Amino acid sequence: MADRTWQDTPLGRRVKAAVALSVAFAAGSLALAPSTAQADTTGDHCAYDIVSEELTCADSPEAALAANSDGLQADSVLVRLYNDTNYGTANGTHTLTAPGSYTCSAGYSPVEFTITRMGSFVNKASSAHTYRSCDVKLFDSADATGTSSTWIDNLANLNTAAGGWANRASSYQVRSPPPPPPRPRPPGRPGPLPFGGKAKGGAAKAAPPFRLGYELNRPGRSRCS
Ligand SMILES: [Ca+2]
Ligand SMILES: [Ca+2]
Repeated sequence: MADRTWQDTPLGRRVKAAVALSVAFAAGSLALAPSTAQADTTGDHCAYDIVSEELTCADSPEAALAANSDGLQADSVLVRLYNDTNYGTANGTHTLTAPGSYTCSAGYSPVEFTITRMGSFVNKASSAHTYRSCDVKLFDSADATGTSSTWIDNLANLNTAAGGWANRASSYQVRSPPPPPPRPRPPGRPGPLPFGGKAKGGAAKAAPPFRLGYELNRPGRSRCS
């Protein structure tokens, strides 16, 4: 089962609102676009939908995505884990999706999603690729417990992550990397002066003239011409 706590966060409400909107938008065409989602956990390639919490498996990453989609709107791939190194798909993948167009947001740091349902992919990931401003952190044990990796953007061989992370991940978390902290000002360089501020050893700096309406109020020119 997925960690449900995320659904109670602002993020959860954001995703639910997006889903409600897409369903409402497509409601009129449901008869023409029947759902193709089939719960299936056989196959080496599985897609997990963060909202429906369905883990759907098939014989290729693309087929798993197609089977997992509600058939109304393309899903967003946020994370893909590969059984092989170098993003090889020969021996299975695990893909995290969100409905519609979704992008991880730094506003939801430190953690945007916690994924605890990896099915048969537990202890298989050997490379990882993230998309849509998401990063991933791997956990050795279920339910985001045990030793964890650093936050990973893309890594062709998880064994090169500190601690060695190939064939270890049993659950994972997702977030957008936080923005970098502001760079410290180089020593000796003063900051900007406020209006009327006085430069070191100089005269007070005059505020710029107020020019709004200057053209309209010029003598000899009517405002109503
Ligand atoms: Ca592997
Ligand atoms: Ca593990």
